[in-house]
Amino acid sequence: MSRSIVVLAVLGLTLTACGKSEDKPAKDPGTTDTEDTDIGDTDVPTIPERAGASVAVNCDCSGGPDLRVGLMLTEYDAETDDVVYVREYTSTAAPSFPVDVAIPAPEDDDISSLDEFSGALFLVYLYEDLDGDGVHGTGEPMVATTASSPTFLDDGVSGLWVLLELDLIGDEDPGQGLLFSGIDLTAFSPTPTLDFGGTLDVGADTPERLAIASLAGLAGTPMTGRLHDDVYTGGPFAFNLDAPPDPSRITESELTTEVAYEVPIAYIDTDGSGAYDVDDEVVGWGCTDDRPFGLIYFPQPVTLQAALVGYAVGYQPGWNPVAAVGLEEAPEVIDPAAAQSLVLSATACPGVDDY
Ligand SMILES: [Ca+2]
Ligand SMILES: [Ca+2]
Repeated sequence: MSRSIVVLAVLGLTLTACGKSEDKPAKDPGTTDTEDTDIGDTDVPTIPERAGASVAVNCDCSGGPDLRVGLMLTEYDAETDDVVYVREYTSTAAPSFPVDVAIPAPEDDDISSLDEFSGALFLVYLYEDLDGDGVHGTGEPMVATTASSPTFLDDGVSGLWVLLELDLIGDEDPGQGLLFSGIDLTAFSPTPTLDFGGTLDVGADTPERLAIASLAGLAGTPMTGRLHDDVYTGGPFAFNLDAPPDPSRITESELTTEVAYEVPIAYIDTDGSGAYDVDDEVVGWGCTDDRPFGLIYFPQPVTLQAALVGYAVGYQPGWNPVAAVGLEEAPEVIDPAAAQSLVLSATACPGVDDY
């Protein structure tokens, strides 16, 4: 499936399953007089109104005076198999945890087609309400989020609240349950600095310089603000990243969020420019555990989309050491300790030719 579908290609499957008749509550719980078959019966069945829900939200983080739990109302776009964010549906102060979040009953306009079922699916997040207006605004940091999604299933009567566990970037069926248990938010843990290093294994090729190049730059896109590009004098190497990259190096990724994707290289300065150029000869790529090594800078998320991607892939705001697992899949965040024992090699890393 396309990596751009961040939230739920699986939704249709789940809601289809939920829509099975045996999963629905009785259609007319207010009509119990089943023996009364007189035509013209004046008994009017009592139709329960749609109900809201209350859910306890917890977090592996502290609350705060500016923090709020937000719920985003969504719609499902069957054409793109994607979720569209409609509006912040409710927002609740989170001075400490747990927080009891009351979800008002959806109005008719809030109900949309969720594949073969109708309802309202909500995404949950914790944000810093910097301007104190009680809603999430542009640039306000996302602090935590979750794949647990309170979802109202419209059965035409009073509806049913369930808690879907979304598989945000995969294609597995999410689990579900009635909305009685709480929701656990997972907070981001910023990593503004990263040390990495290792040794070279480049055979007869003698690299002249080591650099940290962007994947886009290696593909020919002009880039400015290279992080490192230094003469190599032999022996082990070590780098320290202690600042964000130049903003121009942060570009939309295949996961529909913006990151900088950098890779360490050893190269021969073929054109003698004193810096890496696209025609220079790369003789060593970063390798860890037989996988191409990379560095992903994930900016502090300020949108729900970015927060969900970071949550799903495991990116923390700041520098993330990663191992590529194939061009079609998200790089996997690895233990920072593994980034201390890289091998820069031209041949020892399957998949590096994909660069
Ligand atoms: Ca605000
Ligand atoms: Ca050069």
